[in-house]
Amino acid sequence: MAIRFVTGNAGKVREAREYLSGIEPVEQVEYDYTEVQSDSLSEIAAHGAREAFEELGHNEPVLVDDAGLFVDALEGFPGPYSAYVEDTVGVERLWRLAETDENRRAHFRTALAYADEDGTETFEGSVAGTLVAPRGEGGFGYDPIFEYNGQTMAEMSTEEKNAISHRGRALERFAEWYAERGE
Ligand code: ITT
Repeated sequence: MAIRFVTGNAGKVREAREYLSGIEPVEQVEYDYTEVQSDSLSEIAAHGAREAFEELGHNEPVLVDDAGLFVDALEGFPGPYSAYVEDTVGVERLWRLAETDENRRAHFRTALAYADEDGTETFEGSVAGTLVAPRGEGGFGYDPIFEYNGQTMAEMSTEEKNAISHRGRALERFAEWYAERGE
């Protein structure tokens, strides 16, 4: 059985596929679920996963991933609005904004929501890092300005990023739960 990953973001799919290879195949499905206004990524993801599962049909389970970059010096901005800010302000200008503050600490957070006939489960993951001037060609989104242990996430392979990233941690929690449930 495949899991339908409901997202327009190919980078998220690449990471989920890498992590879940050998567990379940991951199929990308584009469907514009309602993004509820909330400060809770889990609430947004759970709502989206439920809606997608109802609308797309019950044949296979769905996964939704709602993520954001939370900059400490900016009171957690752009947080749940990260996609909008990437499209409007852009990654380079967000860096310039963050650069003016001495505190360059930031967190990536993600909430994965899995929905099937039995209900909806959410799995969160986060990672702390430092904002830096853009470096690296890999990854996607804010990866070039997010440094962890001397490397930006755009300088890591998918496997390296998964080993330490917010999404990797959420995928790990999901995979554990999924395995236990199948026993
Ligand atoms: P979907 O909603 O279709 O899944 P999206 O890219 O709009 O795709 P989000 O709403 O979760 O996803 O957007 C979060 C923003 O944070 C968006 O600008 C992403 O590019 C960025 N982002 C999410 N995960 C990231 C990661 O692992 N590394 C860098 N940037 C990330």
